[in-house]
Amino acid sequence: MLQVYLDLLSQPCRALHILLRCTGIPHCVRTVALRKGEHRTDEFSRLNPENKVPVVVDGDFVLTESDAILKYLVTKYNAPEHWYPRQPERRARVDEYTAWHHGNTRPHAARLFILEVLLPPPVDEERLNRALAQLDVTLDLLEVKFLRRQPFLCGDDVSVADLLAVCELMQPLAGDRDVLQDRPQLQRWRSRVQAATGDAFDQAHAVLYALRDRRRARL
Ligand SMILES: N[C@@H](CCC(=O)N[C@@H](CS)C(=O)NCC(=O)O)C(=O)O
Repeated sequence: MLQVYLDLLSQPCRALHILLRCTGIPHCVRTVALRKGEHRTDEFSRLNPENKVPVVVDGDFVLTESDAILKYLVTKYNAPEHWYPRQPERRARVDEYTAWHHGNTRPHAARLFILEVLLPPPVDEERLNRALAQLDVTLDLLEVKFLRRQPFLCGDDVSVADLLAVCELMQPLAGDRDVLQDRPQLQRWRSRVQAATGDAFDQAHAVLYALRDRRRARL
């Protein structure tokens, strides 16, 4: 059976988890707890010498990189087309977003999580303001470049692009920051992704909600 190495605190791992739950692809989860350093073991290094999650092992085929993994699974297991369309132009739209994602949504949302959750307090206000300004540019582009006149990032239905994006934009919630607070268009998109993925969305994000609630309880 397909083995999936992940930690739900990781954004790309959550995207993968949601896809697996929505499609029902048979799999076995192997949790790699990043906070315990389980990604630094010799066993895990043999799977991914870069020591990063997610990784999937499908028979003797080992694959890293969430973007490649999501697309591989949809194709290999004949998941519903909308996740990664076969028609060339529609597929190219998903590839267009996922190519852009790794230099935009991912680093810019993740920086807030690093500054507000991972690094010891107090938060460096100058770096935080710079990160917020960079994320603002990304959010503007998500609205005008991708969501323009369509309900999901790459068309009329949810795709792997929406999963990768929404999981990054949820990450700062661990520090009790909703980056879409003043963005009604993106909030409506997030609600559509949430509705399209059902229980899988909240299950994948339970760990983030718990971090947010613990933080609120401390204040
Ligand atoms: N480009 C990779 C990024 C994977 C990645 O950065 N994973 C992080 C968690 S979000 C990780 O495993 N970090 C552990 C480390 O760098 O030590 C993907 O999309 O799969």
